[in-house]
Amino acid sequence: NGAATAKAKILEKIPPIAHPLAKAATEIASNINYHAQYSPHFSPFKFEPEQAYYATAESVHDQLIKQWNETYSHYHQVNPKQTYYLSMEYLQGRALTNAVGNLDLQVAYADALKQLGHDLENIVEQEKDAALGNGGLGRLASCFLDSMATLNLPAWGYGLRYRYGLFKQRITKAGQEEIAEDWLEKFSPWEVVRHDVVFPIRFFGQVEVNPNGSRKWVGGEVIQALAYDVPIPGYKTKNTNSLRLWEAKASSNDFNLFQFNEGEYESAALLHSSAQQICAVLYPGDATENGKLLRLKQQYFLCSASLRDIIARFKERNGEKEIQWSEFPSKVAVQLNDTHPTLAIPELMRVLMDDEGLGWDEAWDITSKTVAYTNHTVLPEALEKWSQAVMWKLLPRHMEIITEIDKRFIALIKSTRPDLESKLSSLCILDNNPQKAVVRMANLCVVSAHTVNGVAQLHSDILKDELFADYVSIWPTKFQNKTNGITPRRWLKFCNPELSQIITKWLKTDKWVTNLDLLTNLRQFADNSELQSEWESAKLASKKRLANYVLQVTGVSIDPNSLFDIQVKRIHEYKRQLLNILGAVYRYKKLKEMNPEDRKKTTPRTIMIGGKAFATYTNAIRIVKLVNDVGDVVNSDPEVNNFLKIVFVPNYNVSVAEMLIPGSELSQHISTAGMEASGTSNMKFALNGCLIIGTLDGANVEIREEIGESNFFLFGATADQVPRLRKERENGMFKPDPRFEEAKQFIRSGAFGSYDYNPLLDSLEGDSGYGRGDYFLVGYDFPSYMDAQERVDEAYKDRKRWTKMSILSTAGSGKFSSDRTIGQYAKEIWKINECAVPSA
Ligand code: B1N
Repeated sequence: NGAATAKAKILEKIPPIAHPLAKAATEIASNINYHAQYSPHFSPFKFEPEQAYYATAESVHDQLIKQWNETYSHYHQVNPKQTYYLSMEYLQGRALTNAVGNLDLQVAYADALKQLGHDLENIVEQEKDAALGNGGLGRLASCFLDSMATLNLPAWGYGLRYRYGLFKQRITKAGQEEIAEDWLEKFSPWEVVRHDVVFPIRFFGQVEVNPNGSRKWVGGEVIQALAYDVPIPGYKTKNTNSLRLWEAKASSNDFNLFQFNEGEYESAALLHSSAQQICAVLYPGDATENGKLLRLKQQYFLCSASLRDIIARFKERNGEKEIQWSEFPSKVAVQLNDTHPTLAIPELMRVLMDDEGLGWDEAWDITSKTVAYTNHTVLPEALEKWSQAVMWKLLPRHMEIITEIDKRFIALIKSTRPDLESKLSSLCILDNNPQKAVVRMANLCVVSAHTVNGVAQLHSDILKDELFADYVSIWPTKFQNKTNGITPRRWLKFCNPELSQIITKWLKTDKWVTNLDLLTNLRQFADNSELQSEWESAKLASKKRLANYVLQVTGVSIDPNSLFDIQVKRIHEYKRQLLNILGAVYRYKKLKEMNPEDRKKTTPRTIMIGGKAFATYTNAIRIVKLVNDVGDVVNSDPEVNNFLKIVFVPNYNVSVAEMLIPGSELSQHISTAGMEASGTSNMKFALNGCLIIGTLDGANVEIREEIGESNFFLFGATADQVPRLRKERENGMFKPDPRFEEAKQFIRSGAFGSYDYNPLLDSLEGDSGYGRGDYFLVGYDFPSYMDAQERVDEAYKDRKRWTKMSILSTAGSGKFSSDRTIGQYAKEIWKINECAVPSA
């Protein structure tokens, strides 16, 4: 075997033995070796990092399978009420570090890989991110799954197994380039296909009326939903839950061999190609009618497959007894992650009535007691509205049911709330505007669900006082708040081991990992100079690691002693990356104008901005280009580049976040007040001792309350001022700050290249007639933003004070654990209890 590499030679010295439950490093090494040799996916005699990753992942998977199966049997036996989280998005990121850490086998796996000539740290980097989501909403779903398992809750996630998740972002001279990311290119070692879990899903067709009056949906095309399960281990618990992802397949009967033999290859496999489209991509562009139809098909596919599965499990766990459908809501809770899975509502009604023979009232009672809805945004353009015409074509029976729900809602209002009759046209579900008749999905959710919640206190207040105010007067107890949270395992313990060790040392316990409120006990040490110096050296180590990464991916070298200032999130005008870059441009211009002595007195900064722009969102694409152009000029300007660097971090994703967040000192959460429902990266940064500059928006409000006003750099208009300020801008009553005008003018002058930024900058002019005229109030907030940045520069000069603020940020972050959030959902919405798998 001349092809054998040095690494593969090591395998010859270690016996390949299947040790699925090994705890000792030597046994784990032989189990990894076993997988390298007996579940080969590559040519023999290769044991490079890639092969080592797959063999390691399969070994870890072995460890999970036993407790995964035990969890399933335990739930089956106890038959508790179970939650099903329905989401079109999950941003899982990498699984290996998380799985090994949750199993508490970090040290053993690291040792085992050493014996095999590899480094665990290096091997984990081989894994591709599972990026089946766009941003905060998808990552929230993944944090929730982690907390559900850690809290031993009987709770599963359902989603779609997209072939291409979120695109990969590359930056070129022309700006952002999107590249399809095939995360399943080789295969995923974590998922298990369940060939016995398949449901037929119908599209199109017509409704048949039987002689007894019952209705049945028939005809159309039928595509199979096949289950793939991903294990969700809890932290140091046996409970291992499932994320079930549906894949679309045509059945072999749908392959027309006769046509194929006649040479009609495409029409022979028509349904196969139609099935392939369904799970091909996350969020197909919906600019075209085809794109809209495909997205609707995806949504129905998720809802129908998941509900059929839930109902099958309900029947199976019921055993031999006669089924009591009225018990369904005491066994099943369905949570809708925004309106994307709304079709679960008419689908459950349809199955109960048409397949199980229940009457309307009983089916309605069951459905509304089962389903709850979380709203994640008040942006009007993000509130889903589906064309009635398209829905009648694709889902005729569901449209009948939705029409009936609407009719009964209208009758209820007319008979009980005549005072609301004048508002019915906006409260009802069907908008029958003859130009464009649509179904308002949020209205369908609010009317049907037993509970509606927002994702931070301010956002929930806005839902109650504005968006859903009239519904609140109809159903005052339906509305709740559940402030978002993040998992402390991935977002502190695993991504920032240095800081975690310091915390454990000073708290004299590692119980904070599952009881994050314990972090408050750090407050008493915030002035302790020993803790402060440990804290600073952990931060510096993370900053150096980040600086290395930035050099590697951008070629820009940054100074770990400068202030690391980071804004990473999807690019959107309401998130105001433009405010950040305009501030940076102004800073650059002033540095240029200063004499060298004064320059030396400034606080050196490295501003990092990262995030993906939706390909058809023109202004977002322009913002990415602007940040890169400004960076190119500033970073190569020898007069200032010791005091300011501006870096666009490409391809921001979960793994990149795990690297960036520990190394950050200041992070920007600067959305127009009232527009960011919550934000969750703000929580991750604060937890890692990063200070926040931000507006009173979303969860910022609660973070500031928890960590203390003096540790938060606040600026900007408040949510209640925004409507008046917008009016004033429209009426030409706004006097812009000269610094704002100067920054814009500097860009218009061509200082950052020849790209035409005028259309982008024109969108910031209140009276320009372009679009909504600084709808996001960048101009209004600019001066208070710049003042807050000056306070940041001053604060950073006093290192002891800064470090104290950093410690207090971590100490005040306990509330933002997703364990707290999920505990509240379990108790206050789902009414489910823990169902711990007994040990041994
Ligand atoms: O959900 C997050 C929040 O922390 C963010 O503030 C919020 O912006 C985000 C349509 C969305 N809201 N709406 C979406 C995602 C995909 C899509 O197709 C809307 N994402 C959010 C978690 O609560």
